[in-house]
Amino acid sequence: PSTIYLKDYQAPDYWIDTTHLTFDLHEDHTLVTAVLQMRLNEDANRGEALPALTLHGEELDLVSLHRDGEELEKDQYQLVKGSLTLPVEQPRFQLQIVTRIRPQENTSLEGLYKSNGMFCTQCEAEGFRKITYYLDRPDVMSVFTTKVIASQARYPVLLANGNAIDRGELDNDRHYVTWEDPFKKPSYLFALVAGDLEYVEDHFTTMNGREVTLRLFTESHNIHKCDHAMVSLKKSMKWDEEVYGREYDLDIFMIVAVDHFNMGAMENKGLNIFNSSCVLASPETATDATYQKIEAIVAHEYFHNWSGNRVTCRDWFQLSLKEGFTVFRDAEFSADMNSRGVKRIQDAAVLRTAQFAEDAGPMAHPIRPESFIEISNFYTLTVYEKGCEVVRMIHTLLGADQFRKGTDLYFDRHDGEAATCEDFVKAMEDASGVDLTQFRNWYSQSGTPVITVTDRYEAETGDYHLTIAQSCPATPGQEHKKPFHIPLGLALLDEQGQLLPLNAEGGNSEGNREQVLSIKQSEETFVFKGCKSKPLPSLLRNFSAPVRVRYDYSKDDLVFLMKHDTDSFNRWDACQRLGVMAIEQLVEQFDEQAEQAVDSQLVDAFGALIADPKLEHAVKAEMLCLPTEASLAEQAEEIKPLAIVAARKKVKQAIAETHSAALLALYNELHNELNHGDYRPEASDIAKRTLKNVCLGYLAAVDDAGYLQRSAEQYNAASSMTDRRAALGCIVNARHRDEHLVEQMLTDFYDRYKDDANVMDDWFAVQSSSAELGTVEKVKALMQHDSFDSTSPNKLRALIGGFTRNMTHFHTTGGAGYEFLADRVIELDKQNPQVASRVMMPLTRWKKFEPVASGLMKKALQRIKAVHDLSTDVYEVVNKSL
Ligand code: DPP
Ligand code: ZN
Repeated sequence: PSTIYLKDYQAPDYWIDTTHLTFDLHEDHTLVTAVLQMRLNEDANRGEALPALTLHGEELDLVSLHRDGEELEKDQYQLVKGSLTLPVEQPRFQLQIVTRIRPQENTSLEGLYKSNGMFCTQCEAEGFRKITYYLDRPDVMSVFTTKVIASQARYPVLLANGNAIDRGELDNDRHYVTWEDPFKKPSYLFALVAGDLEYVEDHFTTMNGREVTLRLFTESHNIHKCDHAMVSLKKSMKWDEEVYGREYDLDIFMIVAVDHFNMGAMENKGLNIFNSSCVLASPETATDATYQKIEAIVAHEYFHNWSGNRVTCRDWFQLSLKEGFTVFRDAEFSADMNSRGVKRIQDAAVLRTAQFAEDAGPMAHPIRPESFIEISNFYTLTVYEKGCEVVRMIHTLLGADQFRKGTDLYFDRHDGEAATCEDFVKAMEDASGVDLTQFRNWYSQSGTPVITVTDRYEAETGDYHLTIAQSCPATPGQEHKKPFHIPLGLALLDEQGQLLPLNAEGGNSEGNREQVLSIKQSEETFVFKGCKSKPLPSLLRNFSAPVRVRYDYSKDDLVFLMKHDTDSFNRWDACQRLGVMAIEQLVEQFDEQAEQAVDSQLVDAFGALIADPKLEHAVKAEMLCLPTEASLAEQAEEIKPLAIVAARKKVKQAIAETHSAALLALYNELHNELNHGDYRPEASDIAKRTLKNVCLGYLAAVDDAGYLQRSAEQYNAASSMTDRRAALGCIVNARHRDEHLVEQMLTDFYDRYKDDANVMDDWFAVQSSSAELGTVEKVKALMQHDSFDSTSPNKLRALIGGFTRNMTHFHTTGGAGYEFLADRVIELDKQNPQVASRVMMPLTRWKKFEPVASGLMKKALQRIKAVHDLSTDVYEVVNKSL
């Protein structure tokens, strides 16, 4: 496999002005006829007047090839693995290509394939080349017309991008529908669906009064689970008009739910295809978290219509141009729909845990990568979530109004084009006048910057000196980094916990009480005047940049910030820092087999939190959650899985035991308040349920049959999946073990939901991720279960993903967990390379683990590496990580 470099980008030699596709769908094969109007790219920099044309194509049977009506014989073109090359005689010409493909046998779920008897597609990034020979690259944009022909009885619904312009019946009970998409698009946005589907319909009137039909398609047994996605879609359409001035542009917008899907969802023009787990919901089958996930993903894919489709990416190195920006758009939408503070906390937590780990690992890459072997490996937290943070920093540095001027300019300038990250930054600069020269380092440098803050207070003058130094660790291929331009949110708290006016040198004497410092040097000092005593700094407020902050906070400082800081993120962060200190202390002691005493300051601080009547429920729930095992692992110098699990558990138990009465009281209070109404997936109710279930989780950490009983009662009486699922988790992992009850509840859960594939995913995950249940043997047994489907990415991610998150059993079984994973990766690589490469990611972190685990992880990777004919997906990950 070869490496592709950004620096080698060249414009295509030819354009495809129009693309006419005809799909003749049959049970054992599909015939695809592509008619392409080709045109020489006059501007391309090339040697010959009319260079040969090379089209991408994989796993295709070429049936016939015509150029301007004349059939080309085998000796007139070259067919090699991955491409078709033919001579060109005119600057404009027509190609007609007929290929035969076998969607029924396509297990990679790229291109055209079948899921539960329906045909569907996934073309991003390079799946279209499995449908026909084409210039399958995002800078080649074409107007598509698609005719779909199939059996009327089996596939009554035939969909593609755009508007339906023709339909009719044919012989042999076949029928067809022709779709036309007037907007130029790259092949990765092509979509087709054929199946026996039902739909719900609604309408949206755009800001200019255009009527848009909205349809959500599913199999008939799921038709009652579409309401939430439809409501979310309408909210998204309205929000994008209000906040970005962006209006929808076709007569119809469709979403189709499919069960077998590699990603969460896909923004194909006018025809979004969704993983059913990201669109279907009912109170009985979906948790609050799922409701919120659906709202966010429906918005994300809808927002792509402008940030992705109308303006697309020139090449795949620019992926963050559409993904980072669109994640930022959906995050702001979710913040507006729910609790802004909590959304920020949750996003920061994901970033700091998982993206920081990626940025510190062997696959680290800038948000605009410089090279790759397999682009599918770069749909990463870095490109998406860090990419979002980079856009957010631009928003912070420019302010909302200038940012909006920037996006208007960007959309104006590049509508209908394939753009670059540079185009985006330039539009922001041109619209606002803010110089982003140094800021561009965020696009080219990988790794997580570290900000080290030191301070000094001069009692005589009242001056407070804050010194801020930045550095960034070396990452693969990038030994030395240039300083970043970092917006650093700051406030100073006085001894009463009030925010001080920030009277910086040369600053305004009134002084704002919050400020964003623009950090550009490797070290700089700010002086704040008029401080009566040494202030306590509140740093990186609202998580203003994707960086680590080092400041020598004492435990007292952290408890103080937890109580007094006005920034939700920083209150939460103070709590996390305190938790990390307490747990790390036990991790140290665990090494020495010493008696383990839990830090009483932490236990007391949590008591105050539980009792705080003023704290927003949702924020309280977040603060009460101790740092996750994954986040503790990310922050450790060397990961000691057993010690982390034991120490965290010990701290949780100490908090639970000390405050059990208060936790129970809070639980009961919330439980009673919620018991009066129907389930509503709204922020205030979600906050109550979340906090209530956090309390229940603590109570399950007390060795007391009575609390276990409380979980069982909640399970049995639950009127929503949120409550039932939370109770099930408590029962499975309770400190007071009752194996009989565990079996009974797992069986009950299975019996209730066995026909619902998405809920069953969770049934597998709750077991494989459990420290109590999820042994290698258990996971192997579950793979043989009737309800397990090894062709379903959701099932694989649930069971195997759940197991690799299970620190107790994945890491501590003498390597059996690693060997199991290696076996699955080798097996899956033949079937679905994208999923194989995803599930192996935990192994790539081997260097950070304690020596024994590390060696065993490496061994498992070496075994994968030794396999012949690895996919490019797995090949790249395994080779980069060894
Ligand atoms: N479907 C993926 C997303 O929306 C890739 N574009 O992010
Ligand atoms: Zn996206």
